[in-house]
Amino acid sequence: MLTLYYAPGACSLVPHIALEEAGADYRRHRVNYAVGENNQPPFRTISPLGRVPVLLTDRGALTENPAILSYIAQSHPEAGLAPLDDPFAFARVQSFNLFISANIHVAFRQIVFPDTYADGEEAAKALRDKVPELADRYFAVIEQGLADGRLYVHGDRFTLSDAYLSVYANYLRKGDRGDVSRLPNILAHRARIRARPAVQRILEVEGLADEWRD
Ligand SMILES: N[C@@H](CCC(=O)N[C@@H](CS)C(=O)NCC(=O)O)C(=O)O
Repeated sequence: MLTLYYAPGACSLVPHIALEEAGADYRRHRVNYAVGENNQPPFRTISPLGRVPVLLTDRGALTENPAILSYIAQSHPEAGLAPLDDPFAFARVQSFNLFISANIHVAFRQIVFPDTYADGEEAAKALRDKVPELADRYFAVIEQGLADGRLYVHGDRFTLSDAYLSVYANYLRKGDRGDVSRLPNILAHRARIRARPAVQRILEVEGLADEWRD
């Protein structure tokens, strides 16, 4: 049995959606940040940095979204969440997912946890001020990729990357991280993914249905 450790609205929403899309048999454990559960030994044992998501499997814990997502797709091949029989196409999925994890996630972290990178209010402000420029650059690459009218990130089939993009596109609506008016394809994609029954179920579970509504 798999257990997803998550926090509502955090980036653990991506594997939460993937598990639901896969029809996986899984439990969920909500990590209670309010009481510091993320900094206490039981959780720290499976997540050395105290971060979600963690996917606990019968062989041990997995951290880092791209790895967790690949594991979900590979352990549920019937769900078709990634092109597992095509090394190049699978690498494209990995490439996209790592693009978000290594660039967009890190930029957004500058807003929420600037003290990860530098100390003091002045440094925090400089890190936050840089984010719209970074977000515009990174999302423009994705926007361009969707410009040929494709329904999904990698063409005509839903994959892991669509769950990943929709969650980070939703963060854009916070208003402090880039100019969404330049991203009509990404916003249309987000609405398309939001309408999926599995996504709707998870938004309800995490209490995000209102936040995700237009
Ligand atoms: N590289 C990790 C990042 C995980 C991460 O930063 N998680 C955030 C929530 S989105 C978290 O738990 N932050 C709490 C903290 O850093 O203390 C991944 O992509 O899975």
